[in-house]
Amino acid sequence: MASTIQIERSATDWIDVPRTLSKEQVSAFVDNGFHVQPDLVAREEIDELKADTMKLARGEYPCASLQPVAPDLSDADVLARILCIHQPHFVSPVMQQYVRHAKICGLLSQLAAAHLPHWDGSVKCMQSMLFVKPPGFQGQAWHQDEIYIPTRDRSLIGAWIALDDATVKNGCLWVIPGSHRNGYLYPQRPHGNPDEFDASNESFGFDETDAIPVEVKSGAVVFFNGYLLHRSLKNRSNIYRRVLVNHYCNAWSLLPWGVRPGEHVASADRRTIVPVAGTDPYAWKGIEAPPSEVYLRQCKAAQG
Ligand SMILES: O=C(O)CCC(=O)C(=O)O
Repeated sequence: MASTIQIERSATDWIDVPRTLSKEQVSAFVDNGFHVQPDLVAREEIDELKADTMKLARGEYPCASLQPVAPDLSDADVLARILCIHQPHFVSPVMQQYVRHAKICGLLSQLAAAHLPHWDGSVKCMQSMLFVKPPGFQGQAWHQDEIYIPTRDRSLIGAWIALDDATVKNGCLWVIPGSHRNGYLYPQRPHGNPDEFDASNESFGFDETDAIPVEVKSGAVVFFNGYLLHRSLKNRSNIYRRVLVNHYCNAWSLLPWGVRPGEHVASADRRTIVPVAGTDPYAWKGIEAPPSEVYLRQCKAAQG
C-alpha cells in the first residue's frame, strides 16, 4: 500500500548535475522535439543494466508480478515472455541509480523545459520502462506521451537509453520532427494492426511523410518531448531491442497523473517521483513511497 513519507530534503537543497550541451543544441531540441546523444552511457554501465534486466526477469527482486523462475531456464527462455517491465526502479536499486544518472540528468536539466524562459533546470522523474522487445515482438503505434502523463507546462521528456544497437530492423524509435510545436494532442483510435503494434491505441490526423527512424548505437540516449509524435515497429531481426526509457518533467510543474477519485485536477500532484536535478519546490508535500511492484507487459510475438 502506498504511503506518504516525509523526505529529508528541504526545498533549498540543490542537486547539481553537469550541463554539457551548447545553446545551439538546446535550441535545436526546442525546434525539433528530440536530441540524440551518442556514447552517454558507458559500456560497463550498459552491461550492468543488461545484468539487472536478467535479475528482474528472473524474479530475483521481491515483487509479486515477477516471480522467481526455475534456475535451469536459459536467459533467452526467461526474456522470451517480456515486452516491457513498467516502473522497474520501484523494485531495483540499480534501475533507480540510472534514473539519477548524472550525465543523463545534466542533459535533462538543459532540455526538459528549455521552452520556458525562466526555468532553473529542476527536474523530477515519474516513470521508468524497461523494454526487452525480443525478436518478433510488436512495436508501439504513433502516440504522444503527454496523452498518458500530463504535465502543466509541456515539459514531459523521455530519456531513451539504448542497451542494444537500435535499427530499423530490430524496431528502433521513429519520430516526426517538429510535431510537438503547437502543443496539440492528436485523437487516438484502435490501430487494427496487431501484427505490427501492441495493444495501445494509435494517434491519427497528421501527415507522416516526414517521419524518420532514429537508429542509434548501444550507449546512446534519445531525449524526446512529450508532445512529439513517435512510434516503433515490430522487431524483424533475430536480436533483442532492449531500451530503458525514463520519463521526467520540470520539477516546478504539478503532475496531475492518475487523478484519484475526489481529487481536483487543478491541485492533483502525483508524488511518487524522484527529484534528479536542481530543487524539488514541493518537497514540503513529502514523497509518496511507490509500491514494491512493477507492471509486466507481455505481448505475444506475432507469427512470421
Ligand atoms: O521504444 C519503444 O518501442 C517505444 C517507446 C515509447 O513509445 C515511449 O517511450 O514513449
